[in-house]
This record gives sequence, structure tokens and C-alpha cells, in this order.
Amino acid sequence: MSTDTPTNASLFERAQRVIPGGVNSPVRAFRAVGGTPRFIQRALGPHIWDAEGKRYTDYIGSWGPMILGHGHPEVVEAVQKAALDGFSFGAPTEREIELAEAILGLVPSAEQVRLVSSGTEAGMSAIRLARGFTGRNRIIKFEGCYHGHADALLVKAGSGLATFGHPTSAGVPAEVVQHTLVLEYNNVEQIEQAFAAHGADIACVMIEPIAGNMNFVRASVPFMKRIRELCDQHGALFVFDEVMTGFRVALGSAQSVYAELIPGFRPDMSVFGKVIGGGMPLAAFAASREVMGKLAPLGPVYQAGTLSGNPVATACGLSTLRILQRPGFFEQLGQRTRALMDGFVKVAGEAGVPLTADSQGGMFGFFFADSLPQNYQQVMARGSDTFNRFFHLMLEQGVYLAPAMYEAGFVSAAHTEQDIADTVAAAAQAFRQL
Ligand code: HOZ
Repeated sequence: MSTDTPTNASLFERAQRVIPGGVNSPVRAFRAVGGTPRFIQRALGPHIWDAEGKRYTDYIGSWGPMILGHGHPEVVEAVQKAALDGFSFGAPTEREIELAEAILGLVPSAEQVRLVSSGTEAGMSAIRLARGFTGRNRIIKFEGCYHGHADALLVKAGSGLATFGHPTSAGVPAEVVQHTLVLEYNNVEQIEQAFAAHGADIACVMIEPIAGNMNFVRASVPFMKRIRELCDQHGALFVFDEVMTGFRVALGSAQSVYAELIPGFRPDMSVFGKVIGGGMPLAAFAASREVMGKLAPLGPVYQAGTLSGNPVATACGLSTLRILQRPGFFEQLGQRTRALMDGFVKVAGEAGVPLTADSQGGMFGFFFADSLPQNYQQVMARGSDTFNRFFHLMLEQGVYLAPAMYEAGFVSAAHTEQDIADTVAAAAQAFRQL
């Protein structure tokens, strides 16, 4: 390497001079696992290359969006074509209708959708709409669920907040979160008590149906069922935050997984991001015509955005959504992801390392423990030291996992059987060295 070629370390040092912590999103700083973040230069298929030219098999996938892998030729072509037509108009386009139709075609719980630019924006807008629709103030969220960094939702959240051990952010006035009730995930008794005490004032219950911001924790069927009943009884909206799970765990998102387990099950509102943008800044929230009718310009709930429905982002998202609807797409993705997790459990067992794992579609999580956790406290009790050592042993072998044990992992359609087998072999070696 020539002396002027920047290294990850030199870039990190330079970045820290001009960007807080050297990163534009905290988890990227590797604080939880220690060491130097990799500065990514390019990516293709299931691989990314850092500033030093080292190749990694990527299981972050930009934290979820890259479900097709990087640089899928059809998506690249759609984006190039759209970019030539213009980057942003601040006016409606036909492609926004096409993307809305594509999303609604896959999500029977919703009749209308509004496009925004980030998951945070979508989650924040969904809460405002739920409050505006019901005329109520209180919202319920669950400990360890992360719904973006809007003030009202930044209480006992997972993801980066879990990573840094500050479950609630500074700078959020107590008055702003006084209407946010935070309950334990998968605790039926607590949600019953909350509705018994405040039922008439609860605008919505917001949940990550498969929580991916405290690693990977599923909401149990009895828990989901009970929330649905309580929302119906008390006139509150049940909001699914599917930023992570949307079009990632199944073609119909996590709500279709629960609809298979609970006949007739539907959320009232859904929040999407990540996959629907295919790697570009795009997110959305969707609900019935009645609920969405409260949004400006039809109704009194204001929400807007200069880059909302951006023509290049919608081209990227639309082409991604079209590809993942092809026959067999989710079967293969689910199989590969399961093979990865089954492989990890098998080789960990051979090395005498306790490990449990779970996956759904192209999303996975694993814990250095004998059983899967059911809530945030149990996730935190698992401890992160073993994960941190494992993370670095994998990184050295060219496997890029999320740099914190509180994050879910992602497999893409570009990961081949060979990629999975190679990763399992790397894990076997890592487990032996733990
Ligand atoms: N909120 C993401 C983790 N769940 C991190 C996003 C990023 O750093 O890009």
C-alpha cells in the first residue's frame, strides 16, 4: 500500500476532527466492540471493501435496506435512469403512485401510504397522526424497541441507546415524554394494567413486532393477541414499526407472519423504511383511508417534506420491491438465513460455546446463552463481552457483523450457499478461540 493511501485508522482520526465521534450515526463508531471502524469504499453483491482494500462478507447490509445485496444491476439501471431525469422536483411524480401501489399491494392492512425520507420521520409522523386521529395524548411503547430518534419515542429505546448504556437520551424534556408509557416487551399483565388505568387516553401502542434493536426478539403470539384486543376495546391504534421487518422478514412483512399465527390479525398503522428505499433515503407510514384522511392537505394533522417521494429514491425502492416479489425470493432468502444460524449453533455446540439463534426471512439474531430472551432486561443480562470478542475474530476473517450485540443481522439475496458456508467455517474457528 502506498504511503498516501488512507487507512481505516487515519480516516477515523481525520473524521473525529470534523464529525462528532467520527461518525454520522453512533453505532458505526465501534464503541461497543472497541477498535477502528471500517471506512467503506465500495460494495458489490454480498461484499464490501474497506479503505485498505480488505473484503468483507456483509451481514449488516446498511442495517437492513440491501436485501438484494449491493449494486444489483437492475436497481442501478433504474437509479441511473431516474437521476438523469432529475434529482428532486418538490412536485408529485407518477413513480410515487407506482411505489404507493406496490407497497399497498403487499400490505392488506393499509389503504393509503405517505412517503417520507427516514424511519425516524415516519415513526414521528405516525405518532402525530395517531394522536390527531384519536384526539388522545398517551402512547405506549416497549422497552428495547427503537422507533427512531424523535423525542417522544426516545425513551428506554434499544439500538444505539442500548449500545451506549443510556436508555433515554439527554436533551429530551420530561414534559415531552410525559405521555409516553414504556412497558416491558412480551409482558401481558403490564399492558392490561396500562389499559385499565389509562385506556380512554391511549392514542396508540407502537411496537417492533420482531424487535431488531435489542438483537432479535419476537413478540409472543399471546402478547400480540392481547394488545390487539385491548386496542379494539379502548379505541386505540395498534402501530407496527416495520422499518426493519418490512419486506425483510416476509413479502407481506412481519404483519403477514402474525396473520398466519392469529387469524384475521392486522395492525391499524404500519411504519416502513429501509427495504422500501433499497438503500436510498425513503420511508413511509400507512393505514386505512379513514386514518390517513386526517393528514394534511385532507385533514388537520400536518406533515410535509421537501425530499418526500424523491424521484431517485422512489426509483431505487420501486425496482427493489419489484425484484423481491419474484417467485421463490423469500423461500431462498429464508433458507440461507436459517442455514447461517443453524450453522452457527452447530459449530458453537462443537466448540462447547452456548449459543441460541433465531431468524425470520432475511433477518437474524444470536445470543451467547442457552435460551432466547423475551425482553430487554433479559437481553441486557446476556452480557456483551463474548460477543465483542467474537465480533473481532469474525472481522479479522473478513466477516462484517453489526458492531454491537443489540443489533439484528441481515442476509441478502446475493449471499450464496458458499458465502454462508464460508461464514459458518469462520464462526467455527472464532468459537474455538473464544
Ligand atoms: N439505527 C441503526 C441501528 N439499529 C443504525 C443505523 C446506522 O448507523 O446506519
